[in-house]
Amino acid sequence: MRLSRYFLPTLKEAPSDAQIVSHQLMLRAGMIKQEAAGIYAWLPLGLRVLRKIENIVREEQVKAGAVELLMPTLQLADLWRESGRYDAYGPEMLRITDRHERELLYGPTNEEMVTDIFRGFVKSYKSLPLNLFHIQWKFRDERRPRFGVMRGREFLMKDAYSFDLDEASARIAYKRMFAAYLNTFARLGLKAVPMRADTGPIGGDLSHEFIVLAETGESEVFCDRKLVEMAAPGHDLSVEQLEGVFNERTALYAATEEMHDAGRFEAETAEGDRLSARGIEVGHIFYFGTKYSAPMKAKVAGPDGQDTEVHMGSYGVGVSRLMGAIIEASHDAGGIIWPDSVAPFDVVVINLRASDEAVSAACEEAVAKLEALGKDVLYDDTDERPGGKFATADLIGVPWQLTIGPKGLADGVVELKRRATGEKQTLSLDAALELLTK
Ligand code: 5CA
Repeated sequence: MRLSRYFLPTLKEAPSDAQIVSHQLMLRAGMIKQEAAGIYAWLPLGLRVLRKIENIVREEQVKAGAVELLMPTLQLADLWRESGRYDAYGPEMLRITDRHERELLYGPTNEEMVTDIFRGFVKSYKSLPLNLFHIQWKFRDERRPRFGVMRGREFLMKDAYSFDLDEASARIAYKRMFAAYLNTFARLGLKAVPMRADTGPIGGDLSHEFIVLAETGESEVFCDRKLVEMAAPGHDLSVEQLEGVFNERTALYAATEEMHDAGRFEAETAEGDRLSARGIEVGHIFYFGTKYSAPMKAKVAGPDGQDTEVHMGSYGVGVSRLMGAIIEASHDAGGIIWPDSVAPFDVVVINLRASDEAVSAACEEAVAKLEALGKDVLYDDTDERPGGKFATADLIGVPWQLTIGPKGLADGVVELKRRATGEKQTLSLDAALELLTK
């Protein structure tokens, strides 16, 4: 991608109403534009990162056995009357009337709709367990939309819904998602800690939030320090292994503010391991049994031929919020430092003198070779001065910067910089390409 042909509207200064660093950097790096309070347009650079995050979330859901579908953003109010949540949800729900005076709403979540789909087709326990997910825009008319995409009104969520014949198997489905979330956040370069949580309007008796520790987090959290450094559990776990992963983590104290018990924290956690911090909720999982299947009559025939209500759970990831969380966790004074897995481009090739034909030819050769090796390349072919180019490259956080200029070219060398460490090396183009594709 040639920068001269791209759309990257960077800003020198962040607007003064952007209070936290991720919001400031997303605006400065030309990733989003606010259209209304809590409603954003995703500009090309922001969209690239959003898609990468979304794909990692999707891959880990599929690996955990969930099946993707896509439900609409608009839902019938009558469906929500069946569960009793139409009146219970309150002013956060955006209610809409169509030309036939039919009441609709912009979905804040999808328990009712997925239960309706399930009951329409699934009749036997033989189709269970089943886990259906989608990645779709949600709307919640938050009282205080703030911090950019972190607390938006329109936001992208991955929501999965599990269906099981009984409570025991539903709890296994819950633990499978619990492990999938640990794998997902690790691939996104984040340390996310599962914490006992309140169930709020979703309901149920078993719930964990996945929290990324960050000074700018909205909630106060308390946990055993050891949880922060635990490695991701990996894939294809047996039920015994899933139990192990779940028990090992939930044995250590970790709770959000609403669930915090200072006495228990002190009794269960050695003083040196007690961590109280602020955190960003990037995921939230719930087991709620028959809360929706009972009023909505989502039943299957069991092995004995008797109809029984299915046991359900729901599992949310804040896909757009994750972008803010990743930036909060990974930036410096110069800008964003993307983890390789979600970077908008793998490499930026910086042409130090675009008016020089030999330099441009060398840059184009580098870009072509990198693209042939499957790399996503941003080519800064503009005639901006070098200082400005380096500042932009640092700001947008691409993991590698490959700089080619007239002096180096005369000596047969280029400069390769790793954004995260600032480490620079001067080497031949071939050696640089080899390093980049290792
Ligand atoms: N139905 C359940 C699980 S699918 C549910 O809606 N859970 S939730 O309310 O906790 O939302 C899931 C995730 O969406 C949260 O963990 C959070 O990361 C993200 N999220 C929630 N509200 C917002 C918001 N206003 N802006 C951005 N992300 C949000």
